Amino acid sequence: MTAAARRLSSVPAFDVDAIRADFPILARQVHGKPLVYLDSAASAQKPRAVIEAITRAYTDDYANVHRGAYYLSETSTVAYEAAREKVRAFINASSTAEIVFTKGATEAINLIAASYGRAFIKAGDEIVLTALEHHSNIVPWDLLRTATGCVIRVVPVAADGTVALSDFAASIGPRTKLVAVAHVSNVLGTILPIRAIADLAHAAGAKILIDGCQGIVHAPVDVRALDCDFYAFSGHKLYGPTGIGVLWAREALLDAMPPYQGGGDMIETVAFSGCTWAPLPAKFEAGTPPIVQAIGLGAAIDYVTAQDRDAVRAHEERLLAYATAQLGQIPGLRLIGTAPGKAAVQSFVMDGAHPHDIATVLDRSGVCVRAGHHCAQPLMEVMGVPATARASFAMYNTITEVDALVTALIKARELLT
Ligand code: 7TS
Repeated sequence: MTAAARRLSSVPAFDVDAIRADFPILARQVHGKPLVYLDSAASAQKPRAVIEAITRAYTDDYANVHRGAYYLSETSTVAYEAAREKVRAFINASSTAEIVFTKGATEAINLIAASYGRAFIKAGDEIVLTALEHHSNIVPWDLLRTATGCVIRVVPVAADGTVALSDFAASIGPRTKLVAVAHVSNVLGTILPIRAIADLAHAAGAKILIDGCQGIVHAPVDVRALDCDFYAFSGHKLYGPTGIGVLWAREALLDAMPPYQGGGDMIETVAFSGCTWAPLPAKFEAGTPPIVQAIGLGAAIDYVTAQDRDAVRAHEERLLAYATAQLGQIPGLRLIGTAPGKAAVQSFVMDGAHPHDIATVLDRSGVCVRAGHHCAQPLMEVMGVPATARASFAMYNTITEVDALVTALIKARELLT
């Protein structure tokens, strides 16, 4: 067997057309052009299985959960709790008590900052972040700093987008209480060495929170193998609905944490003299939860796990490698984020053209890319740019779409520079 044939036979088969057929929106046109959706890092499109699960839940099985003694409330509760079990299995958590549904990753991280942070992080304690964090993993800690007088330390990011383990080692010390890092950068695609960072955090007696918004999509996540303490993600980037996210935390931590919000469903007893809390995870799910959104997330997890995930990953890596090579040939275009082994997210800037103008011109060709600071202003400063344009790839994207991006960019360059 030749080396090329060996390489081909080791690439798992992947039928992108069959995948595309599962996503109704991909058949539509915008501005009279086929839709080329390259913004899945912001939010992924939804497969029919998710859309139908949501419709079915509202059409056939809808009622509030955890309260009614009647049939529909029971079936609704069973479906909501079945979604929790799907999440548990998906991330290999030990118990559904550790799966808290939130409205998204942002709320999950705010929950940790407000509950764990206010209870266990004091003036002078240190929180270690990296310079590539999304604002969702910066601002809650800034709020906590204002409230408590804790200190934020920032691990630097190199020009290619890598974050050195030695820099984590230098930033983590005896005062560190929490290390809070992205699993995968939404701007650069850099994949952080989570297990090694967790080992450093634990050796210092600190906890580690992973912002898994992009990481959960990129590859299978096993929270026990990663040995993290908190893992947060949003459903809508994982081909699920908006309005649903997950906070996973070790049961002992959730047990020790005070409630984040008060209201219905999270109590055991209520009296004006004082209240007691429901067992986990209800203690952290005040009010009517996002019932149908959770069911939709469960359907998304079913959809993702039904795929050959190695094949999906290989497909996305192929798209990224091809895009990197093609974009690199456009004069005046500079790639931002070239860390080895990165995920399929590619930011870039073009001499003489603002990223927003690039995105607007691309849109006329049906090509959707994101432009701006991507909620990562500190990272923009590190990279020395006010903003970037970003193409992000999902399982349903094709090499032809990369070609459409490149053609549209060449046109944009002619128009704008
Ligand atoms: N963390 C990371 C790494 C993200 O990429 C995002 C969203 C969030 C947190 C916040 O997620 P939310 O669902 O709670 O809003 N990232 C992006 C993006 O890159 N473009 O739009 C949203």
